[in-house]
Amino acid sequence: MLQSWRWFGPNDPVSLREIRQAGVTDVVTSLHHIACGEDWPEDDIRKRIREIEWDEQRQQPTGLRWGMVESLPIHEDIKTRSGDYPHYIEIYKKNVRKLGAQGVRAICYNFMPVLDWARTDLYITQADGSTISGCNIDAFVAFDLYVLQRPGAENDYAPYAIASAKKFFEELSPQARDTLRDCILLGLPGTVEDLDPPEFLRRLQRYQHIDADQLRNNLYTFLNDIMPDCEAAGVKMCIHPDDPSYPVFGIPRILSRSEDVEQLFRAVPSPNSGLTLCTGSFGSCIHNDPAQMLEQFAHRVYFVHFRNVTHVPGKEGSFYESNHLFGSVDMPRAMKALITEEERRKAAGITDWGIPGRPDHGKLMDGDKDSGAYPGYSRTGRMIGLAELRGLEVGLRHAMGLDIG
Ligand code: DNO
Repeated sequence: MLQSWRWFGPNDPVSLREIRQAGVTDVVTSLHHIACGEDWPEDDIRKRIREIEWDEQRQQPTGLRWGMVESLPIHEDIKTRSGDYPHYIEIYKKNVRKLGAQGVRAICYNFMPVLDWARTDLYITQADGSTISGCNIDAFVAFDLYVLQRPGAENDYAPYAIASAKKFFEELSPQARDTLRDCILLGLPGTVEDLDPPEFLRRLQRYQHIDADQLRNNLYTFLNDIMPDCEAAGVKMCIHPDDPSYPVFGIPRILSRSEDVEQLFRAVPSPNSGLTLCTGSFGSCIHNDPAQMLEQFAHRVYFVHFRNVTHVPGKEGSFYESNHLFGSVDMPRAMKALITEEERRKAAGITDWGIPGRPDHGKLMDGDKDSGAYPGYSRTGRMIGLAELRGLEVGLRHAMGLDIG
């Protein structure tokens, strides 16, 4: 595993020096100051690479590199294949070519309508006082029915789900209702801007006549269109799964299950179109086995987000993010799949055989509470995650008779 870490740029409370000191080699970042759909100036890319890779003070390499962009977001016009989508596709191609020319090897993106990842609670307090995030299915349904009041929403849920959501909502204080609204609509790191319910509804409306099949086609057409540029630039696209990996707010879901990945790879055969295997996002669907999915799709996995979830018994769709190694995801099996694939690539003579993996999210511990860390992107919690994953990797490699170098 190439030890990776998501860094949000110079304003990130975690410094590049600390990241390096934690053992990271591969920084994952984006040009967060540039709006979705805009051109990435070459100078900005160059500057970001230098910031990451060159230690000005000591005049020597930092030992870090920027090979993975997370994310280069896809404009809604491309997802809906309406409006000015040809223009945005051209810009996307241009950005891919520029990134490739400067040594970036892969781009993580998603094709989720309107929202990126969504949670109903970002600060669930655990017994030890640290906080984690999670999803409560009643809260999702209640938000949709009573806060958003999305027309026709009641047709998307079973009567028992509506009854349960109603009871949940009635028991929420006005303040808790506001917190729920903000949690879903205030842009999470690296995602979209803050929205209010009318604006969110307006954006959802664009998808009124786009079902899952149409959205899939829009994704496949877009990818097949940009593949020649990706191939020429040596850049691999790795799609991030739907998070959570089940339908919310009537939004079509197209990358939640193994069948979705199979269909994508059939429709876009270029090896430059691959997957970000996010164990937590796939794991949010109780019917998925993310470790098995990593084994199954290993050939086209170019990036791994290691995160665990624990499902709430009897409440399908409700889960919280648990310790990286313990939860519903079989993390040893997932890590073994990554190691096995790296060894396969090495044996096949592929020079770039390392697969970047990052501790995705981490609990927020006392010392970090006022650090300004983005939800999920804590310093200490993620460092514990990275250390545990590294230990797991070394232990497994040793047990598999492989060198642990
Ligand atoms: C959440 C992240 C996602 C991811 C995007 C990629 O923590 O994993 O926001 O970066 O979906 O486009």
